[in-house]
Amino acid sequence: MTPPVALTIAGSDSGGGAGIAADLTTFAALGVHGTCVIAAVTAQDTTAVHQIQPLPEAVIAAQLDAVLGDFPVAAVKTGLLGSVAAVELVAQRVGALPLVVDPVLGATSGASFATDAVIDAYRRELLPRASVVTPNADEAAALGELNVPVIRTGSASAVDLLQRPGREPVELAHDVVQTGNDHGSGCTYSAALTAFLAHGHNLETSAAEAAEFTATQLRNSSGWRLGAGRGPVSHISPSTPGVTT
Ligand code: PXL
Repeated sequence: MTPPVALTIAGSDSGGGAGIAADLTTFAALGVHGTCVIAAVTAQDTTAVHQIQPLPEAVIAAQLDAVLGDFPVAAVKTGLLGSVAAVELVAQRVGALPLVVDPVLGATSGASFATDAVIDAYRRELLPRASVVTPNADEAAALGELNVPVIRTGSASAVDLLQRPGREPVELAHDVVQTGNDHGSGCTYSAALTAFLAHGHNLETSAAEAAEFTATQLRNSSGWRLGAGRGPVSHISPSTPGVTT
């Protein structure tokens, strides 16, 4: 059976924990063909972001043209975009496709990915087009009031909150996994959410399933020893035969 297609527009993480690596492996684990538009390259490991290089607008545009011109993209997610130009370009190109915006403004290790101008571009151009936004606490504070569906996740909280304009908030309970290996867990969650939307599930079901998948992957890598900092969340498919995660 031909799988649904999802597109991630995000940054690369050389440590393989976050960004494009998390998104494509999560899509694959959840039965979705992943396509990718790389918006920025980071030199990064488990301890720090050492360098960030936003790609030129024309390079991002060419990737968008290639993917959107050839693939039946069912859902899009954005991660690290890295420049005002990238935020504006993506807003112009996504059209009416289901859009998950993970407003990546900083890394867990503390590095900042966004200037005030980038935050402003998000608020003006991209967030109004989102089917759902997945900010962490810091990002929610930086972005302020949002008039689109929002899922507030917190790794330490057993409840995610789905807030939709004009509707009662919905609490989505999930397992909490105690682990220091959580690098990439936000990307994994938003990619899983995108994958379930690409399969045609509604937002509430997709959010619950994404939380479950992320908890499984955090559990699977909780005993790993990779790097000197916060290790990556597992991106190994939980169902790969013969693999012990
Ligand atoms: O988790 C946010 C994030 C997203 N995208 C890239 C990152 C990070 C965090 O480190 O490196 C490329």
